[in-house]
Amino acid sequence: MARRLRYPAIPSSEITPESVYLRRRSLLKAGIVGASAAAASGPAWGDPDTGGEPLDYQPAKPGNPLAYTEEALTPYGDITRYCNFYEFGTGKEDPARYAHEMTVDPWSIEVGGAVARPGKLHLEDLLSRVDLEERIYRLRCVEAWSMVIPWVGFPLHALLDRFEPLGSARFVAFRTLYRREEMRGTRSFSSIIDWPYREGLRLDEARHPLTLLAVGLYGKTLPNQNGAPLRLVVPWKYGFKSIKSIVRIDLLEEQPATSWQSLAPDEYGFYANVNPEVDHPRWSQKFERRLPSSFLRPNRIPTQLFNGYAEQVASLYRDMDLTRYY
Ligand SMILES: Nc1nc2c(c(=O)[nH]1)N[C@H]1C(S)=C(S)[C@@H](COP(=O)(O)O)O[C@H]1N2
Ligand SMILES: [Mo]
Repeated sequence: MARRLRYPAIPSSEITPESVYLRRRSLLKAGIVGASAAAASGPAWGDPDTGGEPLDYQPAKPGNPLAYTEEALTPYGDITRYCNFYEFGTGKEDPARYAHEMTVDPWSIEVGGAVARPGKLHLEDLLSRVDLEERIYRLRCVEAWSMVIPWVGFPLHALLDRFEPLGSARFVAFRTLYRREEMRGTRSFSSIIDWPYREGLRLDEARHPLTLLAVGLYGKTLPNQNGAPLRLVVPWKYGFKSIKSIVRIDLLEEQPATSWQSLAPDEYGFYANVNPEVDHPRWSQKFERRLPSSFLRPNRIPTQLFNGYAEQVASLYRDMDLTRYY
């Protein structure tokens, strides 16, 4: 039985020692503390009392191909310090430094376009109606680094179904929050993106059971730098498809323009499926650097087709030339 989420009603500014205790208890309950993978990484995943609020969720079970990998988890500190979130700057550590300037409470998501019941949903309403589960996924950035992240979330289709997509809908478009005063990267001279950050999926990709809306990682709500309070995770695609801090979703008949494709269409495609055989014009995609990685221990591993999820997703692209639709 999946447990229900209790979304924290307390703003982080009012956190008391009581919540520190509750957090620890909920991690124990969720089987995170003391679970073999987490225990093996020891103190490396950082102080469990920093970051988000505890979530109630169904832990990932070994043997579940939709949710589990035997690979070592990337420590919490690496996941939360080494980020791409250009709204806060292009440096890998900029999001960890500046994303706290973004207000994430209250938050709502608007869903429109080709749906029978368009509308706006407050995050608490949404979360009170979904069952949260843990999904341990590989994340492969187009820049050839990767991580293994224990997300907490729910399948995107659970949200889409509530708005009743029309038969004519074939694509889904997503938008990130755009608030200049809270996002210093969007105010920067060197900012190259036409904000807000936009992404898209084909409807069948969006409805695939692997496609997740994440609200947490390592058992706690997402740190802002990782896309709080709600971000997409599409594990068989390059990381830039996994759009953060979503405020709007539209169902469409035509393929939407996306941020990276608009910026450099020769380098970043709409599909962006992880594929070691299709190189980026400026570098090979055959290998990746699995974090944590260092000069002395580069931790270089071969990249897998569809990031290792071919068995689950290859059928979505049966008749497509993956070199052309990169
Ligand atoms: N809004 C927004 N979403 C984004 C990005 C971004 O710059 N802005 N970067 C993307 C890229 S390139 C990657 S690799 C992943 C990184 O997610 P992480 O920082 O949580 O590991 O987020 C993606 N989602
Ligand atoms: Mo990326």
